[in-house]
Amino acid sequence: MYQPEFEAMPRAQLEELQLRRLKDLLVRVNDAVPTYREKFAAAGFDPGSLTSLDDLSRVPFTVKDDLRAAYPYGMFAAPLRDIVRVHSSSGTTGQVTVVGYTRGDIDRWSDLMARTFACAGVTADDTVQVTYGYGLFTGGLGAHYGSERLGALTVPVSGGNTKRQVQILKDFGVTVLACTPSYALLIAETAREMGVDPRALPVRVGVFGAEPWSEQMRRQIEDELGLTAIDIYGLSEVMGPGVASECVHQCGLHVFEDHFLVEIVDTETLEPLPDGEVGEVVFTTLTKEGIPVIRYRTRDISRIIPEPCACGRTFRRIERVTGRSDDMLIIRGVNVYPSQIEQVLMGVPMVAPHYQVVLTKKGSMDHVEVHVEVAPDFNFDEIREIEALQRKVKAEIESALAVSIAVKLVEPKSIARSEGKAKRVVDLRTEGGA
Ligand code: DLL
Repeated sequence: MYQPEFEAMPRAQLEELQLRRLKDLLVRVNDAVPTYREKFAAAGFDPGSLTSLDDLSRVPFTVKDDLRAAYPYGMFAAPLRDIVRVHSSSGTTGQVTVVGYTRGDIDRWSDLMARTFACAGVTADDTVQVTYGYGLFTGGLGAHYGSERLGALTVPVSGGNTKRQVQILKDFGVTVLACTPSYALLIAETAREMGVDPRALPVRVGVFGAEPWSEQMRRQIEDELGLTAIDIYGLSEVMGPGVASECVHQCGLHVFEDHFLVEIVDTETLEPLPDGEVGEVVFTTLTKEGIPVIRYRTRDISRIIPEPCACGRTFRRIERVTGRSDDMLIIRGVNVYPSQIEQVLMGVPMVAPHYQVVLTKKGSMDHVEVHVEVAPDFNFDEIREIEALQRKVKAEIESALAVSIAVKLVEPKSIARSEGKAKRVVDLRTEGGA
């Protein structure tokens, strides 16, 4: 499923293909989707006038609120009789949004997810346990179709019932685990409780994504489960998983640029940034029929890695997504993402990889406290040891992030585990504090 004719295409040829697809797309959405027609008209943008990829910066952005306003089907570019599937975002940050796929979209998505697995080093000889949730979330069915398209033996477990996950991994000879990174840790923890050594499981590759995770977290998961952990990225509005993926070199995620145009824009000015600079990731879908998106602002923060990759793919890479601009904390003027805190915590001995950033109000002031579990073998009854470890964690955060944050050590297993996306920030401010 490695497609060098696309994935290793000379850049000039790739850009030609992108431009051709982009021109066709802009005319298509202008005809079919009132939201785009109105946006283009308001910005004085003539969709037929585009002559180079640089002209993209003249095209208005699309944001999640556009999809919300068009709920459920208002931004579909194909008639409903041609839509064969819908997925929907969870709606944790407001009104849910709905995305639709034509038969052709499902076909291309399956190809791109097969490409993702292949990029991760998975082959038709592998057995893939799909532990992403099936249903309206794109993770389960996306991974399922991709794994089948690749020809791998596909085990559609979906999320939950962690003991059964461990049993199946072991009994079915599963070689590839597809789930969120935080769930991979819970699987390892549960295996140990069941008396199963997670490193002795036959799993050799993890295809992990759907939430931010740090490099340190990757090493921890690899160590606990004895596998190679690959970062995969995507979002429902753009397609689902299968938008970008790491290859076996584990050094950034190749954006599947024959299907998605990627831009990094300044979070304040929204001006496109040169390769290498950090900003908000913006995607334009080049081949989607059901619900194409034009310059969709993801709110995810990353940068383009300009150097070529040793794998020979010419698709540019984005750096692992540190977090969403919505999750950014501003602590005494310093911008901090939960994943940066994670990175520090993971480097401190006797601290477990389970944490939450809790926001409360103290008087009229916002108060930020990091709750982190101690390792299972830490002596939690020894108050002096707790205080010393607490001071150490606080000092490490302060030296790495140049900001002082309160730290509270909590007992092993006291932070809620997640079977899907982990909840890293708990905001208690609107509930009057805690
Ligand atoms: O999470 C799609 C997906 C499923 C990706 C399975 C990978 C694996 P949504 O639920 O729409 O779709 O959430 C998309 O999740 O904008 C990011 O903020 C975050 N995200 C996804 N993958 C990663 C990743 C799926 N590898 C939102 N690293 C995105 C960091 C990620 N954040």
